Amino acid sequence: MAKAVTKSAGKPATKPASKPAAKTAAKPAAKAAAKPAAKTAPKAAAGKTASKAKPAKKQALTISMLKPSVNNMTVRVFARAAGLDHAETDAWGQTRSPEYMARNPAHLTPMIEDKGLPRGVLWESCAIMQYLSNKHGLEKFYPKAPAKRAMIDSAMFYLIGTLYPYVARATYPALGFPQYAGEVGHSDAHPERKSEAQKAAVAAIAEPLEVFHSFFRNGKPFIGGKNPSIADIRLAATLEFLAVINYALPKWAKEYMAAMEKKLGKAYAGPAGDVRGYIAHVKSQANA
Ligand SMILES: N[C@@H](CCC(=O)N[C@@H](CS)C(=O)NCC(=O)O)C(=O)O
Repeated sequence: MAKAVTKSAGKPATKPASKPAAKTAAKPAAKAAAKPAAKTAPKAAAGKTASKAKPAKKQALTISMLKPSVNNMTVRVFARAAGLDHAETDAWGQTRSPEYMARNPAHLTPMIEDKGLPRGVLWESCAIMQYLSNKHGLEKFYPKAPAKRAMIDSAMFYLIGTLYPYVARATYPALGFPQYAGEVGHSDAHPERKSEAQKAAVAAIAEPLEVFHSFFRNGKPFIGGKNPSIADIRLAATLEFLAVINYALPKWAKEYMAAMEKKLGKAYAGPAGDVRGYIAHVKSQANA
């Protein structure tokens, strides 16, 4: 498995970073969201810890990411599970800076920088996983056979186009993330209207969720079959957000997420820990 080297803003993931990212190595996963990043090198999926004294080797692949985000968790899990040597830069508070926007006018994370990309960078979690799978011949995660590949693509497009907007409308108010322009949640509508809209989104999640189960998994452990595919990484990461609203996941989904974590081990648990740490923080603030 690959080592992930994290350059962080040196602040806890739970607060916006106002300073430019400093070149400190951050602790990965579980405790990172709750604690300020320590100046120790991260324990990567491989379980190896880079020496504190040695400067991190320049990685060919870098990922700009936000620790509390499941869009980012997706690519962070994938890079670890695929064993890709890479470095992570914590972009908290930086995505709208002139430097970032000059490279990425969409101001989005995850974003990779990789030699050979026509514009030097690539965003959109699914496109990143597709590109890296193609580049490194990772058929295990993204089969080459057209029909099999089409199912993975279909599951990912369905997630981004249908399930994720429901999840965002249902969870972003609780997560404290900005809503999308044009949505009730974004407007100055009465709080009751916003609450109704959020409840409608929560109610709408069940249908696409069942589609992933009955159609895409179709009796198999994962959408990818016996092993998780990039569509599975995208789905499991997305479902992590539902914990913030205590969404009652169906039994199959709980088992599926546990199976993903078991199969991918630290590659999953590390980035998931950041998301879970943020959710725990948000919940503790709400209950305070
Ligand atoms: N569909 C995109 C969504 C990416 C996205 O929404 N990224 C958010 C974090 S969850 C972001 O970077 N926002 C920062 C900004 O807009 O300035 C993906 O899957 O990568």
